[in-house]
Amino acid sequence: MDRKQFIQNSLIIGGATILPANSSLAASVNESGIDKLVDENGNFIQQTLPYAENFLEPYMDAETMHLHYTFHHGGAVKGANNDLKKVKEALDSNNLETIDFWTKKLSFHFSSHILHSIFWTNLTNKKTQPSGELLKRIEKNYGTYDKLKLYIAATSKNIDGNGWGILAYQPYSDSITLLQCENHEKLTQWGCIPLMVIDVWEHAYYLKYKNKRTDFVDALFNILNWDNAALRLDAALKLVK
Ligand code: MN3
Repeated sequence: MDRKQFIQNSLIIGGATILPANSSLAASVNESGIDKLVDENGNFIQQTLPYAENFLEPYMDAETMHLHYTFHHGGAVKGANNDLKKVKEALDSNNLETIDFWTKKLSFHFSSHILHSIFWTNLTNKKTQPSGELLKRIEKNYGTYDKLKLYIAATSKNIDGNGWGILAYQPYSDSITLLQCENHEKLTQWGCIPLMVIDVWEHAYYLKYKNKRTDFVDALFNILNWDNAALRLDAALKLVK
């Protein structure tokens, strides 16, 4: 079994209860094990959800999942394609008056596309734990998984406005790091490769949890897919070698 097959098979096993053999999730990573977010022409594409919309009930309700995937993530993909088109048009027509606007928009929408694509695969309907190299790195950088959980929860719950808690591999320091991202693109460390992302935009929880973001983040710990995060770390380490 080569590496690509291994990653694809592992992803299938991770969601085996609902995925058919020709899983869309397996098709959603490239040979390096990273998410396929563009087609061969460079247009942004949204992969199908790796499970049914009610798969994460009761922690994430089907209606929220439907609206979130279709209109919030889907809208970001449409937006990113439009932004890229506008940047190209501005360059082609030698009219740079609005190019800074579209460049910022592209950063916002494409970052949203990246994070949402990872987010869906970071969730599953059973309890998982960090393992392998990921667990080793967590213990090296944070002491214990329990300490990291407290850190992830505090970081995600306390984001000013809309944003994401992001556990990432930082190649420049060869370490696991945590980001408190505002919107989709602010407060990063350059080079970080996301492993586990937590969407705390109001659209992610307001129907079911109302204003209680804290309850939503606590509930998410029941469905975080640490097997997927472990695969992502293995792929990231291969990429930067
Ligand atoms: Mn969202």
